[in-house]
Amino acid sequence: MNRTFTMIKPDAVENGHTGAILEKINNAGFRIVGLKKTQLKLSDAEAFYAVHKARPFFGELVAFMTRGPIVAAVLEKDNAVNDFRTLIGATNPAEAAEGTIRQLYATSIGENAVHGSDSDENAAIEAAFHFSGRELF
Ligand code: 3AN
Repeated sequence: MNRTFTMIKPDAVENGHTGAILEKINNAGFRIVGLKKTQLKLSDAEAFYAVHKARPFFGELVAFMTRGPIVAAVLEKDNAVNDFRTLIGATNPAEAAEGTIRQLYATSIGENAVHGSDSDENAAIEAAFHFSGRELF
């Protein structure tokens, strides 16, 4: 079994898609190991997205990610990282495959409904950023 980390982003939470997205995650065979609704502070978002600091959209990204609550989760499944990225679809929802979470619920490349870790190593770092060991079952 492998783990990945996800956030349902402020756009999807605001638009009332939390339940539908969790249902799709569940139906795709992921086990929810940890789950919380929280809101990132500016310093949290800057640290989480530090890898994108030099990108032109960094300011927009951290402003968006802090504007309202998110739902963070750790998910478990065989091949979790890759299978979750398939389930969420391309970064740009206009390019996301039919039936993917971003095709269904995202509005733009910046406000793209969900995050999914891009490697096992980053999944572990991102999970530890949001959850203590006592919050994962
Ligand atoms: P993904 O989330 O699909 O791994 P990354 O890692 O390229 O995509 O980008 C991280 C986040 O940065 C994306 N989820 C998206 O919210 C934001 N982002 C990426 N590209 C752009 C862009 N051109 N304009 C605004 N935001 C962007």
